[in-house]
Amino acid sequence: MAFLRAVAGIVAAALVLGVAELVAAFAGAGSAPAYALGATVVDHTPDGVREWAISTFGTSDKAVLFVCMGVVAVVVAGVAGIFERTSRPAGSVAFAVFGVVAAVIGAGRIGGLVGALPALIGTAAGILALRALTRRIDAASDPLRSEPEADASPSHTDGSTAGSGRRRVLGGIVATGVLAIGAGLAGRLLGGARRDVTAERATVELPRAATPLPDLPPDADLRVPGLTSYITPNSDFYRIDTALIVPQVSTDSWSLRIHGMVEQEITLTWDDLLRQTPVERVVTLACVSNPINGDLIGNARWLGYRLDELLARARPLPDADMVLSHSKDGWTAGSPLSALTDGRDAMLAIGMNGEPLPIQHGYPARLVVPGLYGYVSATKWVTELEVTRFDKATAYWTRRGWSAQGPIKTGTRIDTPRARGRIPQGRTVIAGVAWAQHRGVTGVEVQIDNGDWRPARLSTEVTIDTWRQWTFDWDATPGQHTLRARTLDPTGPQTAVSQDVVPDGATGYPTLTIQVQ
Ligand SMILES: Nc1nc2c(c(=O)[nH]1)N[C@H]1C(S)=C(S)[C@@H](COP(=O)(O)O)O[C@H]1N2
Ligand SMILES: [Mo]
Repeated sequence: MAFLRAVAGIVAAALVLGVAELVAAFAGAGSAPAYALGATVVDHTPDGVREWAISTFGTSDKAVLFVCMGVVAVVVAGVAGIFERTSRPAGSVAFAVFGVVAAVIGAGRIGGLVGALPALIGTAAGILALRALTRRIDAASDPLRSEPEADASPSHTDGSTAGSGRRRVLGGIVATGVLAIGAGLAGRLLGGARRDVTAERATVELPRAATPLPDLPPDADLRVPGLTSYITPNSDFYRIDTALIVPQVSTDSWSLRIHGMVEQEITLTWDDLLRQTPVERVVTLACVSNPINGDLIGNARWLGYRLDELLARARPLPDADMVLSHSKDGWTAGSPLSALTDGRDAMLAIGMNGEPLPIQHGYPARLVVPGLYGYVSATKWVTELEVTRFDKATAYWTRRGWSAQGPIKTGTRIDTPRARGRIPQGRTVIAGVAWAQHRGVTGVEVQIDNGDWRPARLSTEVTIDTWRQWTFDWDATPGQHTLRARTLDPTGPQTAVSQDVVPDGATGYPTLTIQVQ
């Protein structure tokens, strides 16, 4: 019977989540316990663990988080079921404790008591189910010597035999499971339909840039097999954010408030934006968590409005030095005011590679700032620019141990040959991408087996804000070889010192070992 008790605990817990999901469709997306707890875990994950998760699982880190939470939930619910008795509701008490914690977190995330409802109503349903199933199990487990409470229960007064008692238990479990799944799916559909902006996004017509971006020079993309394309397609663009539910922000509800240390607070609506003329620029975005040779970097054509012009309308005060940008989901980035107003192409972007921003990449509007890592600049689903000072305000990741300043470090990645690969001897093309945003890549050098550094051939520079491809012809001889690459910018070669991604980005040369046959 221990097994059935565990299963009863698990289906009762599923009912908690299913009913909570249904209630959350009305109470607000962030309040469903699975998301509220997951988001809380994300916000409080120690840096080391976060780094390890991103470098190990890359952009599937959220899926891994949910799977881990699921495994923990199944184990805890199973144990709660095993210890629950009609006369001793130990499992129900565990459910109640979970419910209260999840309710408090849910209320906090929504910023109101309605946020507690999904967890409270879900937990109540789960406890009722667990009690009912346990009465049936107690009755069936020993019909002759069952506990007094079980005798008094309706499930026992019908004088069931052990066989029909078991059937009643299984029936109850199946019914609870079906209810849980039904409630969960209904919640998803209702909540999703109310929030999803996919259909709206498909109808958005992007305004035209003042001067359309000229065609790329023919040698901007060398089209070498195995080499990353110059422009990263939206579907391949890395995604990094703390959002467990992608914020669904409609253009109607969106606005951008510029406030704080300004002479004139202003609020821009979507229609205000469309009345102005955007610019289009190619900018290479990079994540501070990108390890050496990692792929948390991408290059896109962004359509947007110059931040220097938008900020000028609010007239920042002379002693302000930071813009704290806020997102719809409460995330923040702190950018130097100077980087947004020094003439570089910092923008409020609404388009990515000729389309409205993909929802995951910040629809309807986000920031893009050449030369700064995403965590200090690239706020997606952006709703506020708060003009302030570095000694007054602290952004999301800075509070968690990352540097307040995040200029992108000069670097490169070897795309081909693949690390630890085997290649035939003879002429081999080594190729990769190199970046030094807002300084410009002036050269790339390759080193084979601790030999001399020799120059690679570079693709045509499009702007100093984007990466460049490079290739290097090598006559590969049999044996094991070590390949290294480094980028040069106007200050010289990138540093050889290896440093981890915390607190302000990795440094060191990408190095790979390959076997030549
Ligand atoms: N709202 C919000 N915006 C965010 C983040 C976030 O967690 N929430 N992460 C930032 C980080 S760390 C990076 S590297 C970039 C990544 O942008 P992408 O997902 O479009 O590639 O978004 C930035 N903008
Ligand atoms: Mo990032």
